[in-house]
Amino acid sequence: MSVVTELGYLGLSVSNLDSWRAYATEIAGMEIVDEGEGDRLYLRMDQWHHRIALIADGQDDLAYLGWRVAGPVEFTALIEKLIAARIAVTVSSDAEAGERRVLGLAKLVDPGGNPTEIFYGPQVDAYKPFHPGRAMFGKFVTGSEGVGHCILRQDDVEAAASFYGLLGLRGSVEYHLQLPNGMVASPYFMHCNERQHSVAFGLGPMEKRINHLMFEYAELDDLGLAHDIVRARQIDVALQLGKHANDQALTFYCANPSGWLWEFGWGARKASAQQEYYTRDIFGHGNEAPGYGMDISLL
Ligand code: MBD
Ligand code: FE
Repeated sequence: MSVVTELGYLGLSVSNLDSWRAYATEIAGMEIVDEGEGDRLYLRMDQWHHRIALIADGQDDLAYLGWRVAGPVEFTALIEKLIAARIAVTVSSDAEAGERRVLGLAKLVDPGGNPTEIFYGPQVDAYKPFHPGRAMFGKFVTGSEGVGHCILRQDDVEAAASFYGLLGLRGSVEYHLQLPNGMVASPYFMHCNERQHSVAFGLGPMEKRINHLMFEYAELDDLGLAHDIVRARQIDVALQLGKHANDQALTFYCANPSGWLWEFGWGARKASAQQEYYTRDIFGHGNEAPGYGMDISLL
């Protein structure tokens, strides 16, 4: 089947690599891989060479998202499907694939203008134990569920849903949220594996391509430790600890050094075969620091 299997990696354009190095290791617990390139650092979360590339070219926004397919047969089939749907897609050179540490790479743009990549065959450094950037009680939840999820800017939710549908993701609107102006926000969530959602959109206009990246700890105590460190350093928390209705993850959202949000999470339930919608979260997620595109009430 020519469908993507996981959100495999992200590239982030940043302006301050040193603040990012400290944030990713000392707070989140990720491992730094520095190959001496000067303009970039890699963040490791498991056995992969990296899950996140930090590229110091100053945009402080998403640079690209990488969606994995199983192998070369699925890669070719998906590219043919995209071409048949009249979507512009470029198969990358071996050098470009090597830069991403994958065997095969193709580049396209989603309807929101977000640079999107399809790849197969990530470099997995199976010989190298994961060495967290701070002491950790457990690991990150990745594996077949990928890095985590993100909320992307999309002006046309229907166009975005059909684009990601073509890549093989499934989903629907999962919330009807009452806005103060009387309007209703209807965010759309999509999944391609057991992770309840890998991408979502439709929360209204956004300044950046990305509102947040969510990643998940296997142990509750790692979420608690991250939360203590974020509070001790007085980092802006946009949404306080709370539990979402759709993935039922316990999460909080705080500012990263690029001025958008990382959602730290634990305990997400797995994707269901059937769609549901909710009118609010289970508890918490109170609004705190404004101005991060999450000023909407989830309660
Ligand atoms: C999420 O992960 C999320 O970010 C929002 C806004 C709602 C439900 C689940
Ligand atoms: Fe989220």
